[in-house]
Amino acid sequence: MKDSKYTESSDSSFYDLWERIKDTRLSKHEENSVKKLEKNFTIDETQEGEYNLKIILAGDGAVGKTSLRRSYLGEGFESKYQQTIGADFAIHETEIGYSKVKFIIWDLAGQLKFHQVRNAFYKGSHGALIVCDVTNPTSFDNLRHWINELWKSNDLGPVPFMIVGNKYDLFRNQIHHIVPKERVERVARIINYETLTKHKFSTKSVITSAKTGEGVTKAFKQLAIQIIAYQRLRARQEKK
Ligand code: G3D
Ligand code: MG
Repeated sequence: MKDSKYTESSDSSFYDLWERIKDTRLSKHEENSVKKLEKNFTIDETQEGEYNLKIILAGDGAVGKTSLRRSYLGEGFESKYQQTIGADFAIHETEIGYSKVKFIIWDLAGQLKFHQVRNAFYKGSHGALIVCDVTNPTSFDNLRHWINELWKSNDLGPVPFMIVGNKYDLFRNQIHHIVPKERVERVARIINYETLTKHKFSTKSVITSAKTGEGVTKAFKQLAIQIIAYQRLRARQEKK
């Protein structure tokens, strides 16, 4: 991991998974288990609920995290800057089916240099958008560091996330033809198998453009659905 600024977190099994992904495809049997398991991980949108969800935007610098947040929230949103940890957060309320969802969206202004800062940033997060730039392969490879970091630094343990391939407008214009949509989707499908079977949540990918707005609402909404499905499943299990 010479390419990484985050070499200290090298002991997680997530890295092993990422290594395997390179030449793995799901077998027919695994594809079938995914289909069966996925049924438990969709939500009944007619069920009422209220959710306060702390969401992290993670990914290399300049992949478009702040732009995605701006695109989702529109002009005129208010964000608060937390100087101590160098991060912004903004609050956004929306509805998903019959549920009220209040997003508290955290976005780093600078680099996560210090361990304590990282812990404060990740602490209590319910999920994340892990963002890469589809015109920048290094940012795609570095997704693993961010996922690993999210799971390690978060006191709640592994939590759901979406893999976001941003700047798709550049890709479509054929300016850069670098990380194809299929590659982003394939990685997400394999991680999905792992998270469904081991952690009881699903992992999806979405292709976005913060510039045109394509996929942006879908990214946030799908993440909320994954988190709600996970929380409901856990609540059901705790009752038993
Ligand atoms: P970050 O918060 O992840 O560091 P930013 O990234 O949101 O600051 O974006 C970095 C640069 O990428 C910005 O350009 C921004 O306009 C651009 N960008 C972000 N998302 C997209 C996208 O979907 N499509 C295109 N074409 N550009 C995008 P500047 O030039 O302002 O540095
Ligand atoms: Mg930013």
